[in-house]
Amino acid sequence: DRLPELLRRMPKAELHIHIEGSLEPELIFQLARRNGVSLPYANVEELRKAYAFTNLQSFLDIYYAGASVLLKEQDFHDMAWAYLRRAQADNVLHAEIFFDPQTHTARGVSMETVVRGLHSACERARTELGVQASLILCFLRHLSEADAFETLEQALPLRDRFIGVGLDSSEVGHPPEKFARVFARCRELGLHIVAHAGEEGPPAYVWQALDILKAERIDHGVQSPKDPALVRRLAQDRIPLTVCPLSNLKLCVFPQLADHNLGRLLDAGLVATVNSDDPAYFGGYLNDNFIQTFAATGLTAPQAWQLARNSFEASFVDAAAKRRYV
Ligand code: ES4
Ligand code: ZN
Repeated sequence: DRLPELLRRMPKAELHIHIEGSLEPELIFQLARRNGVSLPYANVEELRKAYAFTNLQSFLDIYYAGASVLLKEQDFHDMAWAYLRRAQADNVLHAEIFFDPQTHTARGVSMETVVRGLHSACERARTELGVQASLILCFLRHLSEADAFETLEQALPLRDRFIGVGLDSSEVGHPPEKFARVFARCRELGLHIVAHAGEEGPPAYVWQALDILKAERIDHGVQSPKDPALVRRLAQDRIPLTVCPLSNLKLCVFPQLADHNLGRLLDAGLVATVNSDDPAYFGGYLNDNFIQTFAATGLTAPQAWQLARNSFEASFVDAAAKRRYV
């Protein structure tokens, strides 16, 4: 069977990757030692054993703890560089990378340290790896709108180093409407808009992300088929969904990979894409997501090409570059 070979070799874009979720246990311990940070785990094996999640929140608790070793600009650079090398190995030509500044500014790390470290790795990837990468700043939805506004304020001097904003963290109980005003301001600033919605939360949150935040893409969105009118809207407006199959498996959104609805989303005519979300925590980078999902659900080569095309269509590269990719 040549399908895994095709999936590995296809040129693709990755549009849903949290850079803090690419921090491998080995790098967590290396940075902890380098920075004199103590961890509540004795070694890499013990930390990995804690990676047994039951839902989104059980993952987020460990993910924020792992990020506590990031202090210096070099740490952010090293983390992003490790991901970008891994992305190149998966034939990723273009990556749009989420980062969570509030996780760091709350610990006294400056916005400038975070953004400069990540951005210099993106620049280096273009010249040394031939991988094009951009940054998307995510607001943590479990924090207040005022906190998000303050974060936006801190990021504005670095406006040219990120292309858009997103919304992530604990979904249920924190609907998109909570951030209506801060996203309105981001639109005025000409930033691209995306939002996590319909990962664990209801279709109503996807509607809000579209109608209130004016999201150009929906991150996850796998709960959308619960509302047929929503599926029609997503199809009509060609709103992409950045789907993350191994994430959904590890966070128990679907009981088994074979139950994943990626194939049904494609059959409904949606611009679905495959992404890794938090690859260091969910057991695989982009090609692992493709290969395992295709094996479990019986998707075929034409759907592989469709997903690769979708990833470039859904990206924020300019129209001329898009035509070259698609
Ligand atoms: C996340 Cl899987 C997921 N969902 C929501 N927020 C996140 N932040 C990092 N990974
Ligand atoms: Zn995510």
